[in-house]
Amino acid sequence: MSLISAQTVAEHASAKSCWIIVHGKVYDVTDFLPEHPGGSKIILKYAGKDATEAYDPIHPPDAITTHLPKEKYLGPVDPKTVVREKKVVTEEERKRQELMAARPSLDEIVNLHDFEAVAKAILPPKAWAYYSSASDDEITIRENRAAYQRVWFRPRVLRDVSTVNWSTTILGYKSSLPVYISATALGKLGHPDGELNLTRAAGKHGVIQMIPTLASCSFDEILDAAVPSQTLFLQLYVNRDREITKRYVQHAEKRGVKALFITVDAPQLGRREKDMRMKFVDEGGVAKVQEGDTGVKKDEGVARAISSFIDPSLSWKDIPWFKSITNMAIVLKGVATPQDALMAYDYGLAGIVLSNHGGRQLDTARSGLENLVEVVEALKTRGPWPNPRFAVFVDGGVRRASDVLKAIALGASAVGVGRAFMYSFCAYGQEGVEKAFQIFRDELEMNMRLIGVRTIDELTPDLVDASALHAHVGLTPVDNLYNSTYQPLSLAKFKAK
Ligand code: PPY
Repeated sequence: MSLISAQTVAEHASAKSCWIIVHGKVYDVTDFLPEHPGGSKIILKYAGKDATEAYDPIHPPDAITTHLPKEKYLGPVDPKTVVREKKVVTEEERKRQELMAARPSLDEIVNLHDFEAVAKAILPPKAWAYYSSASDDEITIRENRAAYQRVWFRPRVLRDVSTVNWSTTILGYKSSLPVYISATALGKLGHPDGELNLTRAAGKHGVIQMIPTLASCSFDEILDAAVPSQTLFLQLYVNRDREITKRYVQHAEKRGVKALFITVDAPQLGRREKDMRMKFVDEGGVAKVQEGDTGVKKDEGVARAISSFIDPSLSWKDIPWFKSITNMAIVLKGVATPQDALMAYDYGLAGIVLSNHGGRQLDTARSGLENLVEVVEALKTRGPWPNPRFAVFVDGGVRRASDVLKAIALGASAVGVGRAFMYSFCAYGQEGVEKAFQIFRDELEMNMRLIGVRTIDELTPDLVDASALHAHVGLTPVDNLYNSTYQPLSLAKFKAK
Protein backbone atom coordinates (compact mmCIF):
# COMPACT_ATOMS: atom_id res chain seq x y z
CA MET A 1 0.00 0.00 0.00
CA SER A 2 1.38 3.40 -0.84
CA LEU A 3 1.88 6.03 1.80
CA ILE A 4 -0.80 8.70 2.23
CA SER A 5 0.29 12.19 3.08
CA ALA A 6 -1.14 13.96 6.11
CA GLN A 7 -2.18 16.78 3.79
CA THR A 8 -4.35 14.38 1.76
CA VAL A 9 -5.95 13.16 4.99
CA ALA A 10 -6.63 16.77 5.98
CA GLU A 11 -8.67 17.21 2.80
CA HIS A 12 -11.22 14.73 4.20
CA ALA A 13 -12.33 16.66 7.23
CA SER A 14 -16.10 16.73 7.02
CA ALA A 15 -19.12 14.48 7.49
CA LYS A 16 -19.22 14.09 3.67
CA SER A 17 -15.78 12.56 3.65
CA CYS A 18 -14.18 11.82 6.98
CA TRP A 19 -10.74 10.28 7.24
CA ILE A 20 -8.85 9.83 10.48
CA ILE A 21 -5.41 8.55 11.47
CA VAL A 22 -5.12 5.98 14.28
CA HIS A 23 -1.72 4.51 15.13
CA GLY A 24 -0.23 5.66 11.83
CA LYS A 25 -3.02 4.15 9.73
CA VAL A 26 -5.53 6.09 7.67
CA TYR A 27 -9.19 5.04 7.82
CA ASP A 28 -12.23 6.28 5.95
CA VAL A 29 -14.90 6.45 8.67
CA THR A 30 -17.52 8.43 6.70
CA ASP A 31 -20.06 5.59 6.60
CA PHE A 32 -19.33 4.66 10.20
CA LEU A 33 -20.17 8.11 11.58
CA PRO A 34 -23.87 7.42 12.27
CA GLU A 35 -23.04 4.03 13.82
CA HIS A 36 -20.35 5.18 16.26
CA PRO A 37 -21.65 4.34 19.76
CA GLY A 38 -20.16 7.59 21.03
CA GLY A 39 -21.92 9.67 18.38
CA SER A 40 -20.46 11.23 15.25
CA LYS A 41 -19.54 14.53 16.84
CA ILE A 42 -16.53 13.21 18.69
CA ILE A 43 -15.12 11.60 15.50
CA LEU A 44 -15.74 14.77 13.50
CA LYS A 45 -13.63 16.63 16.02
CA TYR A 46 -10.68 14.61 14.66
CA ALA A 47 -11.79 14.53 11.00
CA GLY A 48 -8.74 14.84 8.73
CA LYS A 49 -6.41 14.50 11.74
CA ASP A 50 -4.64 12.06 14.01
CA ALA A 51 -7.18 10.69 16.52
CA THR A 52 -4.86 8.24 18.31
CA GLU A 53 -4.64 10.09 21.61
CA ALA A 54 -8.39 10.38 21.97
CA TYR A 55 -8.98 6.85 20.67
CA ASP A 56 -6.61 4.95 22.93
CA PRO A 57 -8.12 5.23 26.41
CA ILE A 58 -11.67 4.53 25.26
CA HIS A 59 -11.17 1.70 22.76
CA PRO A 60 -9.28 -1.57 22.86
CA PRO A 61 -6.63 -1.54 20.10
CA ASP A 62 -8.59 -3.95 17.89
CA ALA A 63 -11.90 -2.00 18.06
CA ILE A 64 -11.33 -0.14 14.82
CA THR A 65 -10.42 -3.22 12.80
CA THR A 66 -13.34 -5.26 14.17
CA HIS A 67 -15.91 -2.57 13.45
CA LEU A 68 -14.77 -1.18 10.11
CA PRO A 69 -14.92 -3.15 6.85
CA LYS A 70 -11.41 -4.02 5.62
CA GLU A 71 -11.59 -1.75 2.58
CA LYS A 72 -11.99 1.30 4.86
CA TYR A 73 -8.33 1.00 5.79
CA LEU A 74 -6.75 3.20 3.16
CA GLY A 75 -3.09 2.72 3.99
CA PRO A 76 -0.30 4.00 6.23
CA VAL A 77 0.22 7.71 6.68
CA ASP A 78 3.54 9.05 5.41
CA PRO A 79 5.30 9.88 8.69
CA LYS A 80 7.43 12.51 6.98
CA THR A 81 4.34 14.56 6.19
CA VAL A 82 2.92 14.55 9.70
CA VAL A 83 3.38 17.89 11.40
CA ARG A 84 3.31 17.34 15.14
CA GLU A 85 1.05 19.94 16.63
CA LYS A 86 2.81 21.69 19.45
CA LYS A 87 0.86 20.85 22.53
CA VAL A 88 -0.23 23.78 24.57
CA VAL A 89 0.28 22.81 28.18
CA THR A 90 -2.47 24.43 30.22
CA GLU A 91 -1.81 25.75 33.70
CA GLU A 92 -4.00 22.96 35.08
CA GLU A 93 -1.98 20.34 33.20
CA ARG A 94 1.32 21.85 34.35
CA LYS A 95 0.14 21.69 37.97
CA ARG A 96 -0.99 18.12 37.47
CA GLN A 97 2.41 17.11 36.13
CA GLU A 98 4.10 18.82 39.05
CA LEU A 99 1.95 16.90 41.49
CA MET A 100 2.68 13.69 39.60
CA ALA A 101 6.40 14.27 40.08
CA ALA A 102 5.87 15.05 43.76
CA ARG A 103 3.75 11.99 44.57
CA PRO A 104 4.37 10.45 47.98
CA SER A 105 6.67 7.44 47.71
CA LEU A 106 4.94 4.07 47.94
CA ASP A 107 6.44 3.59 51.43
CA GLU A 108 4.31 6.46 52.59
CA ILE A 109 1.10 4.87 51.40
CA VAL A 110 -0.40 3.21 54.46
CA ASN A 111 -4.01 2.57 53.49
CA LEU A 112 -6.24 2.35 50.45
CA HIS A 113 -7.62 5.86 50.93
CA ASP A 114 -4.11 7.18 50.25
CA PHE A 115 -4.26 5.81 46.70
CA GLU A 116 -7.52 7.62 46.13
CA ALA A 117 -6.09 10.91 47.36
CA VAL A 118 -3.06 10.58 45.07
CA ALA A 119 -5.19 9.53 42.09
CA LYS A 120 -7.49 12.49 42.61
CA ALA A 121 -4.55 14.88 42.47
CA ILE A 122 -2.74 13.40 39.51
CA LEU A 123 -5.48 12.13 37.20
CA PRO A 124 -6.65 14.22 34.25
CA PRO A 125 -9.95 15.80 35.36
CA LYS A 126 -11.97 13.79 32.84
CA ALA A 127 -10.60 10.49 34.14
CA TRP A 128 -11.17 11.45 37.77
CA ALA A 129 -14.73 12.56 36.96
CA TYR A 130 -15.52 9.29 35.19
CA TYR A 131 -13.98 7.03 37.85
CA SER A 132 -15.16 8.82 40.96
CA SER A 133 -18.66 9.69 39.83
CA ALA A 134 -21.77 8.00 41.12
CA SER A 135 -25.40 8.52 40.20
CA ASP A 136 -27.73 11.38 41.12
CA ASP A 137 -27.02 12.69 44.63
CA GLU A 138 -24.33 10.08 45.26
CA ILE A 139 -26.09 8.85 48.38
CA THR A 140 -25.52 5.17 47.69
CA ILE A 141 -21.78 5.49 47.12
CA ARG A 142 -21.46 6.99 50.60
CA GLU A 143 -23.87 4.51 52.13
CA ASN A 144 -21.62 1.74 50.82
CA ARG A 145 -18.95 2.96 53.25
CA ALA A 146 -21.32 3.89 56.03
CA ALA A 147 -22.93 0.43 56.10
CA TYR A 148 -19.63 -1.15 57.15
CA GLN A 149 -19.47 1.27 60.04
CA ARG A 150 -22.83 0.13 61.35
CA VAL A 151 -21.45 -3.37 61.89
CA TRP A 152 -19.32 -3.87 64.98
CA PHE A 153 -17.02 -6.70 65.96
CA ARG A 154 -17.63 -9.10 68.85
CA PRO A 155 -14.08 -10.43 69.09
CA ARG A 156 -13.11 -13.66 70.84
CA VAL A 157 -9.95 -13.94 72.96
CA LEU A 158 -7.38 -16.55 74.00
CA ARG A 159 -7.62 -18.54 70.80
CA ASP A 160 -3.92 -18.99 69.89
CA VAL A 161 -3.69 -16.79 66.87
CA SER A 162 0.05 -17.20 66.36
CA THR A 163 -0.62 -18.34 62.81
CA VAL A 164 -3.35 -16.79 60.71
CA ASN A 165 -4.16 -17.65 57.12
CA TRP A 166 -6.45 -15.59 54.90
CA SER A 167 -6.18 -17.62 51.71
CA THR A 168 -9.44 -19.07 50.44
CA THR A 169 -11.21 -20.42 47.38
CA ILE A 170 -13.52 -18.37 45.19
CA LEU A 171 -15.94 -20.44 43.07
CA GLY A 172 -13.58 -23.33 43.75
CA TYR A 173 -10.44 -21.49 42.58
CA LYS A 174 -7.56 -20.73 44.92
CA SER A 175 -7.16 -17.12 45.93
CA SER A 176 -4.43 -15.72 48.15
CA LEU A 177 -6.88 -13.09 49.43
CA PRO A 178 -10.58 -13.27 50.32
CA VAL A 179 -10.89 -10.37 47.88
CA TYR A 180 -11.08 -10.34 44.08
CA ILE A 181 -10.44 -7.46 41.71
CA SER A 182 -13.81 -6.34 40.47
CA ALA A 183 -14.35 -5.00 36.94
CA THR A 184 -13.84 -1.29 36.34
CA ALA A 185 -13.91 0.10 32.80
CA LEU A 186 -11.54 2.28 30.77
CA GLY A 187 -8.30 1.69 32.68
CA LYS A 188 -6.20 3.65 30.20
CA LEU A 189 -7.91 6.88 31.16
CA GLY A 190 -5.85 6.60 34.33
CA HIS A 191 -2.63 4.84 33.30
CA PRO A 192 -1.05 3.98 29.94
CA ASP A 193 -0.96 0.25 30.76
CA GLY A 194 -4.59 0.25 31.90
CA GLU A 195 -5.93 -3.08 33.16
CA LEU A 196 -2.62 -4.86 32.49
CA ASN A 197 -1.36 -3.38 35.76
CA LEU A 198 -4.00 -5.42 37.55
CA THR A 199 -3.39 -8.58 35.54
CA ARG A 200 0.36 -8.52 36.16
CA ALA A 201 0.03 -7.82 39.88
CA ALA A 202 -2.76 -10.38 40.28
CA GLY A 203 -0.75 -13.06 38.46
CA LYS A 204 2.26 -12.45 40.68
CA HIS A 205 0.26 -12.63 43.92
CA GLY A 206 -2.41 -15.26 43.24
CA VAL A 207 -5.32 -12.82 43.26
CA ILE A 208 -8.31 -13.28 40.95
CA GLN A 209 -9.16 -10.51 38.48
CA MET A 210 -12.56 -9.97 36.87
CA ILE A 211 -11.93 -8.62 33.36
CA PRO A 212 -14.33 -5.84 32.34
CA THR A 213 -16.19 -5.98 29.01
CA LEU A 214 -15.27 -2.32 28.61
CA ALA A 215 -11.57 -2.61 29.37
CA SER A 216 -9.27 -0.20 27.51
CA CYS A 217 -6.94 -3.10 26.76
CA SER A 218 -8.24 -5.78 24.46
CA PHE A 219 -9.42 -9.03 26.01
CA ASP A 220 -6.56 -10.93 24.36
CA GLU A 221 -3.92 -8.46 25.54
CA ILE A 222 -5.10 -9.08 29.10
CA LEU A 223 -5.09 -12.85 28.66
CA ASP A 224 -1.62 -12.68 27.10
CA ALA A 225 -0.34 -10.77 30.14
CA ALA A 226 -1.56 -13.48 32.53
CA VAL A 227 0.69 -16.23 33.87
CA PRO A 228 -0.33 -19.82 32.94
CA SER A 229 -1.94 -20.72 36.28
CA GLN A 230 -3.74 -17.40 36.73
CA THR A 231 -7.48 -17.46 37.44
CA LEU A 232 -9.49 -14.86 35.57
CA PHE A 233 -13.21 -14.14 35.57
CA LEU A 234 -15.09 -12.09 32.99
CA GLN A 235 -17.66 -9.36 33.60
CA LEU A 236 -20.22 -9.28 30.81
CA TYR A 237 -22.34 -6.51 29.41
CA VAL A 238 -24.86 -8.27 27.20
CA ASN A 239 -24.95 -6.90 23.67
CA ARG A 240 -28.19 -6.26 21.78
CA ASP A 241 -26.61 -8.45 19.13
CA ARG A 242 -26.50 -11.82 20.90
CA GLU A 243 -24.12 -13.27 18.30
CA ILE A 244 -21.47 -10.77 19.45
CA THR A 245 -22.04 -11.80 23.06
CA LYS A 246 -21.93 -15.49 22.17
CA ARG A 247 -18.64 -15.12 20.30
CA TYR A 248 -17.15 -13.10 23.15
CA VAL A 249 -18.22 -15.55 25.87
CA GLN A 250 -17.08 -18.61 23.94
CA HIS A 251 -13.76 -17.00 23.10
CA ALA A 252 -13.28 -16.23 26.80
CA GLU A 253 -14.02 -19.80 27.76
CA LYS A 254 -11.61 -21.09 25.15
CA ARG A 255 -8.90 -18.85 26.54
CA GLY A 256 -9.42 -20.32 29.99
CA VAL A 257 -11.59 -17.77 31.78
CA LYS A 258 -13.30 -19.54 34.65
CA ALA A 259 -16.49 -17.64 35.42
CA LEU A 260 -18.90 -15.25 33.80
CA PHE A 261 -20.28 -12.37 35.87
CA ILE A 262 -23.28 -11.00 33.98
CA THR A 263 -24.04 -7.40 34.94
CA VAL A 264 -27.76 -7.15 35.65
CA ASP A 265 -28.06 -3.74 37.31
CA ALA A 266 -27.44 -1.56 34.25
CA PRO A 267 -30.24 -1.86 31.65
CA GLN A 268 -29.64 1.86 31.33
CA LEU A 269 -26.63 3.67 32.63
CA GLY A 270 -27.03 5.83 35.73
CA ARG A 271 -26.75 9.61 35.40
CA ARG A 272 -23.31 10.38 36.80
CA GLU A 273 -23.32 14.10 37.01
CA LYS A 274 -19.61 14.66 37.57
CA ASP A 275 -18.92 12.74 34.38
CA MET A 276 -21.72 14.52 32.52
CA ARG A 277 -20.49 17.96 33.54
CA MET A 278 -17.00 17.11 32.34
CA LYS A 279 -18.43 16.43 28.91
CA PHE A 280 -20.23 19.77 28.95
CA VAL A 281 -16.93 21.47 29.67
CA ASP A 282 -15.26 19.67 26.81
CA GLU A 283 -17.91 20.54 24.28
CA GLY A 284 -17.69 24.18 25.21
CA GLY A 285 -20.94 24.07 27.12
CA VAL A 286 -23.08 23.19 24.12
CA ALA A 287 -23.90 19.60 24.83
CA LYS A 288 -26.14 18.79 21.92
CA VAL A 289 -27.90 15.68 23.10
CA GLN A 290 -27.99 13.03 20.43
CA GLU A 291 -30.90 10.70 20.77
CA GLY A 292 -30.03 7.50 18.99
CA ASP A 293 -32.66 4.95 18.08
CA THR A 294 -32.03 3.41 21.50
CA GLY A 295 -33.25 6.47 23.34
CA VAL A 296 -30.01 6.50 25.34
CA LYS A 297 -28.49 9.95 25.43
CA LYS A 298 -25.06 9.67 23.97
CA ASP A 299 -23.55 13.01 24.62
CA GLU A 300 -23.41 12.93 28.38
CA GLY A 301 -19.99 12.01 29.59
CA VAL A 302 -17.59 9.21 28.90
CA ALA A 303 -19.79 6.39 30.19
CA ARG A 304 -23.06 7.21 28.50
CA ALA A 305 -21.19 7.78 25.26
CA ILE A 306 -20.38 4.11 24.93
CA SER A 307 -23.28 2.39 26.62
CA SER A 308 -25.79 2.13 23.80
CA PHE A 309 -24.84 -1.44 22.90
CA ILE A 310 -26.08 -2.77 26.27
CA ASP A 311 -29.36 -4.67 25.92
CA PRO A 312 -32.12 -3.39 28.22
CA SER A 313 -34.39 -6.28 27.22
CA LEU A 314 -32.20 -8.79 29.09
CA SER A 315 -34.40 -10.97 31.31
CA TRP A 316 -34.55 -14.21 33.28
CA LYS A 317 -35.70 -15.86 30.03
CA ASP A 318 -32.17 -15.41 28.70
CA ILE A 319 -30.55 -17.44 31.47
CA PRO A 320 -31.05 -20.86 29.82
CA TRP A 321 -29.44 -19.44 26.66
CA PHE A 322 -26.35 -18.37 28.61
CA LYS A 323 -26.17 -21.85 30.12
CA SER A 324 -26.40 -23.33 26.64
CA ILE A 325 -23.49 -21.33 25.24
CA THR A 326 -20.96 -21.83 28.05
CA ASN A 327 -19.83 -24.25 30.72
CA MET A 328 -18.28 -21.46 32.77
CA ALA A 329 -19.79 -20.78 36.18
CA ILE A 330 -22.43 -18.06 35.75
CA VAL A 331 -22.85 -15.40 38.42
CA LEU A 332 -25.28 -12.44 38.34
CA LYS A 333 -23.60 -9.17 39.27
CA GLY A 334 -25.88 -6.53 40.70
CA VAL A 335 -28.53 -8.49 42.62
CA ALA A 336 -30.13 -6.56 45.49
CA THR A 337 -33.00 -8.57 46.94
CA PRO A 338 -33.70 -11.99 48.48
CA GLN A 339 -36.34 -12.61 45.79
CA ASP A 340 -33.80 -12.28 42.96
CA ALA A 341 -31.19 -14.20 44.95
CA LEU A 342 -33.59 -17.13 45.24
CA MET A 343 -34.42 -16.93 41.54
CA ALA A 344 -30.72 -17.03 40.68
CA TYR A 345 -30.36 -20.09 42.92
CA ASP A 346 -33.39 -21.79 41.42
CA TYR A 347 -32.17 -21.10 37.89
CA GLY A 348 -29.13 -23.19 38.80
CA LEU A 349 -26.61 -20.36 38.69
CA ALA A 350 -23.32 -20.48 40.57
CA GLY A 351 -23.82 -17.31 42.56
CA ILE A 352 -24.62 -13.62 42.80
CA VAL A 353 -22.82 -10.39 43.58
CA LEU A 354 -24.79 -8.15 45.94
CA SER A 355 -23.79 -4.91 44.36
CA ASN A 356 -25.11 -1.48 43.49
CA HIS A 357 -22.40 -0.93 40.88
CA GLY A 358 -20.28 1.21 43.18
CA GLY A 359 -23.21 3.60 43.65
CA ARG A 360 -23.20 4.38 39.92
CA GLN A 361 -26.64 3.04 39.03
CA LEU A 362 -29.79 3.38 41.17
CA ASP A 363 -29.16 6.05 43.78
CA THR A 364 -30.49 5.27 47.27
CA ALA A 365 -30.24 1.59 46.46
CA ARG A 366 -29.16 -0.16 49.66
CA SER A 367 -25.63 -1.38 50.22
CA GLY A 368 -24.60 -4.90 49.28
CA LEU A 369 -23.64 -5.50 52.91
CA GLU A 370 -27.13 -4.67 54.14
CA ASN A 371 -28.72 -6.88 51.49
CA LEU A 372 -26.39 -9.72 52.45
CA VAL A 373 -28.08 -10.34 55.77
CA GLU A 374 -31.54 -10.82 54.23
CA VAL A 375 -30.23 -12.75 51.25
CA VAL A 376 -28.38 -15.28 53.40
CA GLU A 377 -31.51 -15.78 55.54
CA ALA A 378 -33.55 -16.42 52.38
CA LEU A 379 -30.99 -18.81 50.94
CA LYS A 380 -31.09 -20.89 54.14
CA THR A 381 -34.49 -22.08 52.89
CA ARG A 382 -32.52 -23.94 50.19
CA GLY A 383 -30.12 -25.67 52.58
CA PRO A 384 -27.54 -24.99 55.29
CA TRP A 385 -25.33 -21.93 54.81
CA PRO A 386 -22.62 -21.71 53.50
CA ASN A 387 -23.95 -23.71 50.58
CA PRO A 388 -21.20 -25.19 48.38
CA ARG A 389 -23.47 -24.91 45.33
CA PHE A 390 -23.99 -21.17 45.54
CA ALA A 391 -21.68 -18.24 46.29
CA VAL A 392 -22.74 -14.81 47.47
CA PHE A 393 -20.29 -11.98 46.89
CA VAL A 394 -20.50 -8.40 48.04
CA ASP A 395 -18.88 -5.32 46.55
CA GLY A 396 -19.02 -1.57 47.04
CA GLY A 397 -17.17 0.65 49.48
CA VAL A 398 -14.60 -1.89 50.67
CA ARG A 399 -11.49 -0.04 51.81
CA ARG A 400 -10.34 -2.05 54.83
CA ALA A 401 -9.67 -5.68 55.64
CA SER A 402 -12.12 -5.21 58.51
CA ASP A 403 -14.82 -4.56 55.88
CA VAL A 404 -13.90 -7.81 54.16
CA LEU A 405 -14.02 -9.76 57.42
CA LYS A 406 -17.42 -8.34 58.34
CA ALA A 407 -18.93 -9.34 54.99
CA ILE A 408 -17.51 -12.85 55.23
CA ALA A 409 -18.67 -13.24 58.82
CA LEU A 410 -22.17 -12.36 57.64
CA GLY A 411 -22.07 -15.09 54.99
CA ALA A 412 -20.28 -13.72 51.92
CA SER A 413 -17.87 -16.05 50.10
CA ALA A 414 -15.51 -13.20 49.19
CA VAL A 415 -15.59 -9.51 48.50
CA GLY A 416 -15.03 -7.51 45.31
CA VAL A 417 -12.91 -4.37 45.23
CA GLY A 418 -13.04 -2.17 42.14
CA ARG A 419 -12.15 1.48 42.53
CA ALA A 420 -9.52 1.06 45.24
CA PHE A 421 -7.39 -1.22 43.05
CA MET A 422 -7.96 1.04 40.08
CA TYR A 423 -6.79 4.09 41.99
CA SER A 424 -3.73 2.14 43.10
CA PHE A 425 -2.62 1.61 39.50
CA CYS A 426 -3.61 5.11 38.40
CA ALA A 427 -1.26 6.44 41.05
CA TYR A 428 1.59 3.90 40.93
CA GLY A 429 1.05 1.35 38.15
CA GLN A 430 1.54 -2.35 38.88
CA GLU A 431 3.56 -1.59 42.01
CA GLY A 432 0.62 0.32 43.40
CA VAL A 433 -1.62 -2.71 42.99
CA GLU A 434 0.98 -4.91 44.68
CA LYS A 435 1.15 -2.44 47.55
CA ALA A 436 -2.65 -2.53 47.83
CA PHE A 437 -2.47 -6.32 48.17
CA GLN A 438 0.18 -5.88 50.86
CA ILE A 439 -2.03 -3.45 52.75
CA PHE A 440 -4.87 -5.99 52.66
CA ARG A 441 -2.50 -8.71 53.92
CA ASP A 442 -1.23 -6.54 56.78
CA GLU A 443 -4.69 -5.47 57.81
CA LEU A 444 -6.09 -9.00 57.51
CA GLU A 445 -3.34 -10.40 59.69
CA MET A 446 -3.89 -7.83 62.41
CA ASN A 447 -7.68 -7.91 62.32
CA MET A 448 -7.94 -11.70 62.23
CA ARG A 449 -5.70 -11.93 65.32
CA LEU A 450 -7.72 -9.28 67.10
CA ILE A 451 -11.04 -10.93 66.25
CA GLY A 452 -9.68 -14.34 67.28
CA VAL A 453 -9.90 -16.24 63.99
CA ARG A 454 -7.12 -18.20 62.29
CA THR A 455 -8.74 -19.01 58.98
CA ILE A 456 -11.42 -17.54 56.75
CA ASP A 457 -13.69 -20.54 57.55
CA GLU A 458 -13.71 -19.52 61.20
CA LEU A 459 -15.50 -16.24 60.40
CA THR A 460 -19.03 -16.73 61.68
CA PRO A 461 -21.99 -14.38 62.26
CA ASP A 462 -21.55 -14.43 66.06
CA LEU A 463 -18.31 -12.44 65.61
CA VAL A 464 -20.18 -9.34 64.48
CA ASP A 465 -23.06 -7.24 65.73
CA ALA A 466 -25.07 -6.26 62.67
CA SER A 467 -28.17 -5.24 64.62
CA ALA A 468 -27.86 -1.61 63.51
CA LEU A 469 -27.21 -2.42 59.86
CA HIS A 470 -30.79 -1.76 58.76
CA ALA A 471 -31.03 1.51 60.65
CA HIS A 472 -30.67 4.32 58.16
CA VAL A 473 -30.95 7.00 60.77
CA GLY A 474 -28.80 7.86 63.74
CA LEU A 475 -25.21 8.67 64.34
CA THR A 476 -22.51 7.18 62.24
CA PRO A 477 -18.91 7.94 63.15
CA VAL A 478 -17.29 10.45 60.83
CA ASP A 479 -15.09 8.68 58.31
CA ASN A 480 -12.39 11.32 58.13
CA LEU A 481 -10.17 9.71 55.54
CA TYR A 482 -13.02 8.99 53.19
CA ASN A 483 -14.56 12.40 53.64
CA SER A 484 -11.33 14.20 52.95
CA THR A 485 -10.73 12.33 49.71
CA TYR A 486 -14.35 12.24 48.62
CA GLN A 487 -15.08 15.10 46.26
CA PRO A 488 -18.39 16.83 47.01
CA LEU A 489 -20.84 17.41 44.17
CA SER A 490 -20.75 20.84 42.64
CA LEU A 491 -23.60 22.96 41.35
CA ALA A 492 -24.00 24.49 37.89
CA LYS A 493 -21.30 27.03 37.13
CA PHE A 494 -22.04 30.58 35.93
CA LYS A 495 -20.36 31.64 32.70
CA ALA A 496 -17.09 33.54 33.13
CA LYS A 497 -17.46 37.25 32.26
C1 PPY B 1 -19.49 2.03 34.65
O1 PPY B 1 -18.99 3.07 34.25
O2 PPY B 1 -20.08 1.96 35.73
C2 PPY B 1 -19.40 0.82 33.89
O3 PPY B 1 -19.87 -0.18 34.30
C3 PPY B 1 -18.71 0.80 32.63
C4 PPY B 1 -19.42 1.40 31.51
C5 PPY B 1 -18.75 2.33 30.81
C6 PPY B 1 -19.35 2.90 29.74
C7 PPY B 1 -20.60 2.47 29.35
C8 PPY B 1 -21.26 1.52 30.05
C9 PPY B 1 -20.66 0.98 31.14
